Amino acid sequence: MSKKIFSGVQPTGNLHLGNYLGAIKNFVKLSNDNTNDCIFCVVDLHAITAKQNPKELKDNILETIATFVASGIDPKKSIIFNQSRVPAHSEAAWILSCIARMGWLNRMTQFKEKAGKDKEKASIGLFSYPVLMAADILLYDATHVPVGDDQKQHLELCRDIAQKFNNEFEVEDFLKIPEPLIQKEFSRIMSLKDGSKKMSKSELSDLSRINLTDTKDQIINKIKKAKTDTLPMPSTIEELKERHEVKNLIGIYSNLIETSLEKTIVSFSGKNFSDFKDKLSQVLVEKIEPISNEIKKLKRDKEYLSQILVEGSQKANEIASKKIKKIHEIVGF
Ligand code: AQP
Repeated sequence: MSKKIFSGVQPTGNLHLGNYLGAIKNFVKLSNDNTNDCIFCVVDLHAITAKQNPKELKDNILETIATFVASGIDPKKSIIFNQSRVPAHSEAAWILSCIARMGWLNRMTQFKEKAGKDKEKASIGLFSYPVLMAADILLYDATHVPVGDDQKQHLELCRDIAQKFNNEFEVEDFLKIPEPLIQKEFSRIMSLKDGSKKMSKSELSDLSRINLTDTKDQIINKIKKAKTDTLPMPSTIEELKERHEVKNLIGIYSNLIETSLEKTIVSFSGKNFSDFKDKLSQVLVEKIEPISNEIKKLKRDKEYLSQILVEGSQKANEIASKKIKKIHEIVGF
C-alpha cells in the first residue's frame, strides 16, 4: 500500500547528526521509494516558539532546504516547502487547539524540558507547539510520520486530537490517524559531551554535536574530544548499561555503517579507544563531508532554493486548502 509521508524540521540552524540519523536519513529512504507520496516541511512557524533573529531565520530556511536536497531528497519527486507559506497550518492549529485538552498538553515532556524551571516565562506557542504539529500532519492525511524518538509523545497527542475531532463531529475517519516511523535502534543521538542529553541545535557548545556543515577537520577534532571514560572498549552489550557516552558513540558508528550494536562491540573488543575513534571519524567524514560540501554549494544558489519553496508551497497549498475547507464545513463555519 502506498504511504503518505509527512515530516518537518525546524530551521533553527546547525542541523546536526541527530537530525540526520534520527530523521533525514529516513526521509531520503522513504522518498526514494516511488510508491510513497512524500511531503517535507521546513517548520518555520515552530521555529519562532523560541526567539529568532529574522535575518538568520531567512538564511536558516534556505539552509534547511539545502540540507534536504544535499542529503538526497529530490524536489521533483517530493514536495518541499516552508510552513508559513501555507496559511491552512495556522488556521487548522487554532481549530485543533479547541479540541486538544490542557491536561494532554501539560504532560508533554519536551515543553517541560524546553521551558525549564520558569514555565511562566515560556511562550504560549512553545506550550501549544504539539497542536500545530498535529495540524501539519493531519492537513495532508499523512499515514506515516518519520521522526526521531523525542517526537514520539507529540505524535501520540496528534492521534488523540484526530480521534477526538472525528468523534466530536461524528466524521469517522475524516482526520486520518497517522503512524509514527521511528527507528528501533538509535532513534535518539546524544550529545558528544553528555550522554544523558540529546544532541541538539540549541546546545551552546559546538563540540556537543557534529553539524552537517562541519568540515573533515572539525569532525575529526570533535570525535577526538568526545567524552568517553577510563574503561577499555566493551566486550558485551551489558557493559554499556551505565556508559552512556560510549554507548552513544558505538551507536552512531553502528547506525552509519548499518550494523548492529553487538557486531560493532565484537569487532572492537580488546582494541584501544583511539582505534575506535579513528574508525568512527573515518566513517563520519565519508558520510558527512559530501553532504557538507553540497550544502555549501547549494547555498550559493539562493534562486534555486527559493524556487523549490515557491513550487513546493503551491503544491502543498493545493492539498491543505481543500482539507481546511472541509474542516470549516464540519465545524459549522
Ligand atoms: N538528537 C537527536 N536524535 C535523533 N533525532 C533527533 N531529532 C532531533 N534531534 C535528534 C529529530 O530531527 C527531526 C527534526 O528536529 P527539529 O529540528 O524539528 O526539532 P528538535 O527535535 O527540537 O531538534 P533540536 O536539535 O533539539 O533543536 P533545538 O535545539 O532547537 O530544540 C525530528 O524528527 C527530531 O525527532
